[in-house]
Amino acid sequence: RAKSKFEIQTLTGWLLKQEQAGVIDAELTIVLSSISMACKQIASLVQRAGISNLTGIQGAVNVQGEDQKKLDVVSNEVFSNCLRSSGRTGIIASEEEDVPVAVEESYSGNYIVVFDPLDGSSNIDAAVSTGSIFGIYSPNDECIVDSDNEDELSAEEQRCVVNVCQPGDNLLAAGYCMYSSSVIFVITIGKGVYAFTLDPMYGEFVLTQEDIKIPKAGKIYSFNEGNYKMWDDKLKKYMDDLKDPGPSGKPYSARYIGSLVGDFHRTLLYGGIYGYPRDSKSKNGKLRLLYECAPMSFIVEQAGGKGSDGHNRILDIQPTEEEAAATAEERISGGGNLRNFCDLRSKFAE
Ligand code: P6P
Repeated sequence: RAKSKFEIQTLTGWLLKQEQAGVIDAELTIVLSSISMACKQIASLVQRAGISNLTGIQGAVNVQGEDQKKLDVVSNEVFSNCLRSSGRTGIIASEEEDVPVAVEESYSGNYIVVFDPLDGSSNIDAAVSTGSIFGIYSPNDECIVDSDNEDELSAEEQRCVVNVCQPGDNLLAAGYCMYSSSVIFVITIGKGVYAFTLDPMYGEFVLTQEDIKIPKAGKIYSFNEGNYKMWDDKLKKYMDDLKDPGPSGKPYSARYIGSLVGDFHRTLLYGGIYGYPRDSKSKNGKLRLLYECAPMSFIVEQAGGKGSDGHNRILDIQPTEEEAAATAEERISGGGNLRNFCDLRSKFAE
């Protein structure tokens, strides 16, 4: 049947088509729908943050050692509640929580969902782009994890950590929702990358970009150059090369908003490189393998790009249990799960 130019495809309709095609099962369809519902609610909270007194800090420090913003706490609750009420998730791991938790309400599917409910929340008070990031795995009790802190975790917690600590290559689905001049839900289920824009007219995510491919060459680089003096010499030379006008007379352009989802989405569509290298202050870098690097690397590979720690393909890296259950002091010191695109090391690689 010829497609009418007025025919729109919503995220719900797209997910049902993937289910009918056997790409995903009914349980995963429900989990992804519950995530899109959480993102719609968070979009509304973010857009009204200033009006409903949701800007500013909560007054607590999260397990990452970061000042929790009010919206961090609320977004985490929204995301967790939507996943629990789906009844299809077995374990959920939030970047805002200390350890992954088993979901009592699950009665089928048992999917493992890792998520950062509101990345870049330090930008909220200035209304700069923020985003939610998620990744979904199948249960995997066989995952081998170096369990050197059994005495600190109960058997149930250990099971949760083992299931969450899977390499990104095991991801079934990953995506993010960017809260910016428009609200854009980007998803991959292993068959390309698709973008859906929230139509405020009727509160549905509408398909706006099919099978996104990152341009082969880009002219934008995105790093926090405020860390330049703390980088190693090789990286400094790379940065200097990017600034060299070269024969074309045009150097790369620098773009950095300090919000991973916004910087990543621009790089995905316009091309170029985004990185958060280690430095002398954060020897293991800042971005988290489980909640940020692995899901984003799955997406960018599906779009024809690469995700690397400068030595290894990110999706090949086996997270350690510290990635999922580090204590606050380990994470503040840059141990545990603090990782980044350009110098990410797993315990096993070392
Ligand atoms: P810096 C936000 O806290 C975040 O994790 C990413 O969203 C962002 O890319 C990065 O940190 C910004 O870190 O050190 O440049 O402010």
